[in-house]
Amino acid sequence: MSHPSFVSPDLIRQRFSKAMSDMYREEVPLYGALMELVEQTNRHVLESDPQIARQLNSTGEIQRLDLERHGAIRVGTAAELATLARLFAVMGMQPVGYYDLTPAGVPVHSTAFRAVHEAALQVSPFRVFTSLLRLELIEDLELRAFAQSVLDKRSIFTPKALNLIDRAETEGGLTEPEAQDFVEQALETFRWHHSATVTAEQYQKLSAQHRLIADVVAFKGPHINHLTPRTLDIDIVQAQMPAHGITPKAVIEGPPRRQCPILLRQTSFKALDEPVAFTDQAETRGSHSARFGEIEQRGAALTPKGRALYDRLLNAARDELGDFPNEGNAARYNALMTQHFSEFPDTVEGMRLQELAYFRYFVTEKGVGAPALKSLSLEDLLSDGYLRVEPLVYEDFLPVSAAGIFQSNLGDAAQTHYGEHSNRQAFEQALGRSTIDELGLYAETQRRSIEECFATLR
Ligand code: OOG
Ligand code: NI
Repeated sequence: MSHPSFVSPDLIRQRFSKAMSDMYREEVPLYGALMELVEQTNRHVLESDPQIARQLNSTGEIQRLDLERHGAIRVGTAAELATLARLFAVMGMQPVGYYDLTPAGVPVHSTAFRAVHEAALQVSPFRVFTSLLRLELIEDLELRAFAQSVLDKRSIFTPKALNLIDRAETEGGLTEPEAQDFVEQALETFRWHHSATVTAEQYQKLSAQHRLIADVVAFKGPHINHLTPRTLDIDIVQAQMPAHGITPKAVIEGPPRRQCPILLRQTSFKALDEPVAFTDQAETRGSHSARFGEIEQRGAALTPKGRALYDRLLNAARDELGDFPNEGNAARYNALMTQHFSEFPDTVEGMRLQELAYFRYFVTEKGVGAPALKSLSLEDLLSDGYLRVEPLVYEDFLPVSAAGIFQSNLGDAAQTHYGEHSNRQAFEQALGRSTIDELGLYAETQRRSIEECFATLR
């Protein structure tokens, strides 16, 4: 029997990411406007800053920049999460990291499904921030039971999608026509549905408990709630959004503006009010807001030491602010962030020497031509110009930022205080596997790049 040739999971992910973007552009016209603004800004940055252009060329990031986006979804049950993990695995996406949003008053915990190897990320860096609703946090027992019963009745995957997931698992991959079907079928899970699964009154009750609970429970499936392109200069986009009819949130989440960007900076614009038909209404008379827009700028991945410093400086700035950042205190917040983050070295060398970030090493032209260098240390090779470094790009998310994004889109009324906290174990049990530690992935990529350099040098 001849072996069918399977489509690589990386290519399936690349196609899926494109299909998702096309669908979202059709569903949310403002997303198209945002994409154009981001493309313009990126072009402008590449033209006006040859240093950035050179850096992105040498790391290969230039090729993935236009493909680069993340999405976010929220699911209601363990079974939904576990099947999603299998669906994403078909596209080479693994659950990386654990994010607990309950300290910020959002009743979910989350992971990010993404590719884990630098070669796979290069083909498609598409990621999906995936949250599981924590029904146990609904205090009203009757409402909790109701929410559970509604969720238990729905099926968020098409029978064909389930079939193809089984096939990929048992056969070890998907053939070309199967992969095409898979992308089409998988997309259905993330589509927006105007018709709700509950009555208007039931929706109100769920929403009164927490708007997020209504968003997860009252609909047929985990509609993609935003799709985020990557910009090379988030401050420019933030400043130009109003002129394009888009009102951004008050502050950019994440670190302040720097010469050497670190981690992740994000901003978003408010959810849209969309017409909804509840089950007791013949027409679409209700409304719901869930979907929004977001942009992000990615910088260097930090080591545990760098991350601890980031967390300390962020907390210090926020403590001094004394409140959640908002319209009224945005200027003060930005000033406090700049002030506190002056402690964080803002050069590649500074971050490398203090082991604050992860890097990728490259052999220079001088290194390629030079004889017998293997006995030199990494430091010597660098200082003598045989090697050079570029920071590894951060591929993940930030819990405090994610909470800020959730909140800006749910409204301030959504700030509830939950007594119960982080429960990674319960999350992983629901997921059906453990989540991968992102820091280990960066360390591996850095190690591989050093090994490749030594293999190239004679
Ligand atoms: C996810 C919010 C978090 C991010 O990029 O940190 C997020 C959601 O609203 O479901 O998108
Ligand atoms: Ni996001």
